[in-house]
Amino acid sequence: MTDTTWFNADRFGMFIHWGLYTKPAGVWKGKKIARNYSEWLQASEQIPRQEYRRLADEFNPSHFDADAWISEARSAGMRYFLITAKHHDGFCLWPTKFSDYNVVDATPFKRDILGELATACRKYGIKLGFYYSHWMDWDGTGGDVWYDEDRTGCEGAHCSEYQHPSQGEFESYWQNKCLPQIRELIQNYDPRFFWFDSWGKDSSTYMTTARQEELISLIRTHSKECLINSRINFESPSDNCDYLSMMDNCFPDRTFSKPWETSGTLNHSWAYHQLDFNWKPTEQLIKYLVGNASLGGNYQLNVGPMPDGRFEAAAIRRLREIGCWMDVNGESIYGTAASTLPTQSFGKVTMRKEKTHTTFYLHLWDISPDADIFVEGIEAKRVEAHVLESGQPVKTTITAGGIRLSIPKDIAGLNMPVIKVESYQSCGDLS
Ligand code: H79
Repeated sequence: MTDTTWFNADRFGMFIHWGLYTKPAGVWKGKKIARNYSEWLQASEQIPRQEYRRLADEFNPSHFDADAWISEARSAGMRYFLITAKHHDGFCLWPTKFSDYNVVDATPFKRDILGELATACRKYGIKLGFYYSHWMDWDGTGGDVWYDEDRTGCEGAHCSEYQHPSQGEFESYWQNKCLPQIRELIQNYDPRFFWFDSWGKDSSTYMTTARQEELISLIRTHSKECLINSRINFESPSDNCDYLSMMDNCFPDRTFSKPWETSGTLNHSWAYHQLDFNWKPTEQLIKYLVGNASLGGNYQLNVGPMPDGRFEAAAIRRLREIGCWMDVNGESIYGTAASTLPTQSFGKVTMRKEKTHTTFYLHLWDISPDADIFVEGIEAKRVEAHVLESGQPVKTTITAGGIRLSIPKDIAGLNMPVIKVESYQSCGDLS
């Protein structure tokens, strides 16, 4: 198994969905598309392949700046980054030798987007990973497709171009596109992880145990450190995966025996959608991050950049607000472990075992300042507590079954304050 230490410690990453579907942005022939994910355009509207492919002629994001994206991720407190190298439509954001349906060969833009991002990631010390749609590929090379018999698209019917491939057709796609491209991505860009996407029983038809193991062993052969997620087959992932991916936007209420993450959206759609105004408030996004951290999990927050290559103002605002919170409270997130305390009524807890003591970070979500809170389960001979952001001391009382804290009224207006509690098993002086 590959070393996952960095992944656990980093906790917070940026996910990017960007591709040919970005320009239509959820609207096709003047109408909002039926499915609310703009990256599902081709399947949602059952667009014939040749027609969809023409979107490549218009892909020309004049303001794309890899440095700007990665520095935005960095200042949001994110420590790793992943992007749709290839989403379900089959279009590739790098100059692959195994398909001419790629950004350099098929668009006027002609720049190696993944290469530019890899350079920026090195500059900012951000780990790079790739989303790669391994099971679905709607470009007709043998990957699986999606259709709904009840839906009308393709001028009144489900488009006859979209039929599930035979095992032979899938195998041809697997050997001639999927596996060679994974090897090529490793050789060109040396990613630290892959994020494969599957769900439901259709994926199990194609992601057999043999194919899962073949893909994993190819990655292991070419990289010593590349991590692999469990959605290689959501229903029955191989034990040889390195980390678990939850279903999209699903935040569990339990811990797991492997490192794990939730990937979630800022609004509803993953890729930019011009009619999606369903933005989550920053406080909610921070709660997702903290909630997962309190259970030992990561959070991968998605941005769908606009057709010109920039992030929307609403996305930037949220990233920067999270970044400000992380600037003062990041210590309570990075390198922490799941709380071993019982569930607490005031919010969530992360912790870190130090040489001489244990540190608990209390994330106060639901308190009235100037009140006492009781932290159940901290057993200590001596505790020291302060507001993490300001250093303001917090008065503590050790009682049976836990400790009592008097929350200073000064933190009344603070957005999601964190109290740092250091708990010692002996009465000696701090040293
Ligand atoms: O890449 C993003 C999504 O495009 C992809 N995973 C994230 C990271 C994803 N799309 N769908 N799903 C995962 C699972 C749900 C699938 C379905 Fe449906 C629900 C298929 C049919 C109903 C959504 C609505 C997709 C098509 C229609």
